[in-house]
Amino acid sequence: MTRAMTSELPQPILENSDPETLSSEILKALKYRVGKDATVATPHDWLTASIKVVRDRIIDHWVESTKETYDLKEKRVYYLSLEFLIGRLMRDAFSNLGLLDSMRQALESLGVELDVIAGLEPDAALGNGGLGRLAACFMESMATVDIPTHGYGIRYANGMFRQEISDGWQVELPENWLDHGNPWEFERRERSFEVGFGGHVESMTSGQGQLERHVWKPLERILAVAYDTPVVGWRGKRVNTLRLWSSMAIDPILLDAFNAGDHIGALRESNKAESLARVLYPADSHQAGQELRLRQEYFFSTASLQDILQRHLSQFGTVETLADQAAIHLNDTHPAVAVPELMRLLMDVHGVDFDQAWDITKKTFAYTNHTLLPEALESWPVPLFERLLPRHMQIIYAINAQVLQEVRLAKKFTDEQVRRISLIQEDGDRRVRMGNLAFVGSHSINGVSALHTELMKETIFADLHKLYPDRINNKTNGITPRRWLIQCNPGLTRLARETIGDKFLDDVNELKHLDDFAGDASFRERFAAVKRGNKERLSNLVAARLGIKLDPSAMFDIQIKRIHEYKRQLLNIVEAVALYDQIRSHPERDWVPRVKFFGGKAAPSYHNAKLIIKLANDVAKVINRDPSVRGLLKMVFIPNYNVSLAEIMMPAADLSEQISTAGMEASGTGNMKFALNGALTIGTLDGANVEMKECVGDDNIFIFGLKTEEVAERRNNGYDPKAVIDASPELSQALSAIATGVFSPDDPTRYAELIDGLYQHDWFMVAADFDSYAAAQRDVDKVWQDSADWYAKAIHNVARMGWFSSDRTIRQYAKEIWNVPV
Ligand code: 26Q
Repeated sequence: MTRAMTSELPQPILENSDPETLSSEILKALKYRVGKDATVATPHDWLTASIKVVRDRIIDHWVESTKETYDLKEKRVYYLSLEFLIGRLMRDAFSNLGLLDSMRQALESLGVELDVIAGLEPDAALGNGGLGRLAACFMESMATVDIPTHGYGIRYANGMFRQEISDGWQVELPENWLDHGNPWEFERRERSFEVGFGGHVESMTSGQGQLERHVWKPLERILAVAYDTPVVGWRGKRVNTLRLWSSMAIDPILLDAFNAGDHIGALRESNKAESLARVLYPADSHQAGQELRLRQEYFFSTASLQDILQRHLSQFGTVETLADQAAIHLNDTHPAVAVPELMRLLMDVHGVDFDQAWDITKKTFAYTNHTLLPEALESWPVPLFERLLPRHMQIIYAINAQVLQEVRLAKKFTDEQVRRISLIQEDGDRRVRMGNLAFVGSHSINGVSALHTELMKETIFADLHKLYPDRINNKTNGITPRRWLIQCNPGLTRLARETIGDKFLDDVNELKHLDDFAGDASFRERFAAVKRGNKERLSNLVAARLGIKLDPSAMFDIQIKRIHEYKRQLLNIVEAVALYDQIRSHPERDWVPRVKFFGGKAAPSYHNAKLIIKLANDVAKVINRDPSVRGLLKMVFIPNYNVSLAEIMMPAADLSEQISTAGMEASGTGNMKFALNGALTIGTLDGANVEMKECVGDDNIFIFGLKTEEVAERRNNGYDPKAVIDASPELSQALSAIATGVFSPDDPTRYAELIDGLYQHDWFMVAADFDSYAAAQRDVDKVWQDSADWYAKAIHNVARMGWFSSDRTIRQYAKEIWNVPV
């Protein structure tokens, strides 16, 4: 059983952590914290008690970390993100503290299996996908490399929706992750701040009519209340804080009186206040545009800034030194309203003049961009902004005037360029451009892979880059090897420890020594056995959940990520249909047995993405029923892809599908998780795939398709997808089968429009890349047939992925952006 292998992980770093002490503490917690005794405790009660025991032990370290930062006047990092996709915390915390084995034994002595109760912990799914998961990896790495950090976000009562598949269609259900309470968090009622909306601005002139001071008189006011979760670094080095804000009415009692007996009215007010933080917007690729979203953005930005300023003032007594003591990071533009909000707080509340406030603001903020997709770039209608945040609108105009003044002085911009630099988009309806706002308000703007950063300079930020050529820089994404190797793949972790020792646990670059074993047949066999075990684990899950029986000796080919046209799940499905055709027409060939896995959520309003999910399920149904491909091809759509499923699927993959249209995936981070766990990548030269190819070597990755410039060139020079499709018999056949209802006999025209889109414009170049993709897949088959070669390549992948640790990424942020020591 693979699980037992974790038993050799690092020794507990906390005192009194022997199983006997722990088991008596668990019983005590069960009695005094949960109010149960062992005979009646439910598995959930055991879970709560176990977490409380460990959480209590973290507190001393937590207090120590905070005190040290205070005493040494260390600069703090504040990471502002509307998403933290942290998943389950228990195994993470136990493992980082070296308590996993003792806790397992302690629970065993009480007749409780740790893996069973671990499975009951709900995923904290406070994020959509890559951006939110990156924030979670960063929090863990910042604790690990010992940077004093607060993460700030929203405590959504309903995080990412739960996806069910009903008759092949996605159905969205609310996920109530707080139903059983959240044993990790501390409510901090005393840490609460007022948040205003609407109203008007009063200006007062003082002195000789020179100094103008503005006071915003909001019409609505609500309260942001802090909930803190400790974030434990590797070996428990440092404990940082994830502070999530919940919203509530300022004073339900007063409101009641105010409403003079109108209890329903009072309740409505408090419901309205509480609804602000209730739900995460589930769209990751296009702007929601709803007022509630802007309210969420402002709510958490102002609460976080008020908190930061209060902490700074209480220690240093003046806001003037803020930039020396605090680095505030904007995770995409979602918190960009923090720029005018900090200006407002500095000027209107703390009496700083505009120039100095602007200087402090720029020195304090840094901004990460995560997308080039025009439909995902945030902008808000000026009338909405003005109604909700009238003072901020004034400040944005003032900032804009300042920036446009600099533009004029530079004397090298055309009118067209000036219009593009402006914070206000003037064509059509007037809108506030949040990307431009975040850019001008920050001293550093970074992309998340080398390619993405270069494209930022050439496309969306070309003019601002010309104005401020030193601001854009690259920080290629990374993943935490603790969650994405040590915890999720105990088999591979044990094998690596037995082979190259323990150093890689503290520095994942040390995995490089595995390179020497790629040529060792007995090592390759042990490596293959680990992979086989992980595939059996996934097969069991699929059998239990979907009733589909899989052969773990087949190649496991996996594409798991949000469903989006640019990520091209459609290319993968169409290729599966073509392969299905080929196997049936040439059953005599030596086909490689494959299982194609798909998983991912579609934004509820994204029609084509939902149709692609239905198509995957429709195609799977036909293929899986067809005896003529039995044992050779299977297709599985796994419902409700989330962090916990990723932890089971990444280690079980042979082939990782990273096939986005070149130039469109900012980085990707799933690509890194797969490769670190020994999958080979089939992918385009997009996002971080480019750098992965550099690291693992050209022979150990399957690259296909158009490059970024070629995509642009095709789009500009009259790309004719119909001609491309007509020239490829395999593609034509597969598309016509789909379009004519071979996979949807109950509704033969279901996919007619989707496929017609490929003939008409094919914006994402599915047709253009099809032949190249199919050829690369046949290369994959050839390598698979030489299993020594395959596993040697897989081992090289594991050995060479160390650079993609988020510890490396965070050290670069620390040195090159935040100016904090590491
Ligand atoms: C914006 C406005 C209104 C409502 C929602 C949004 C919104 C929410 C989430 C827009 C975008 C997102 C998420 C974007 C995202 O996850 N981007 C991914 O970030 C990863 C980490 O850098 C990259 O690896 C991926 O390439 C990128 O797609």
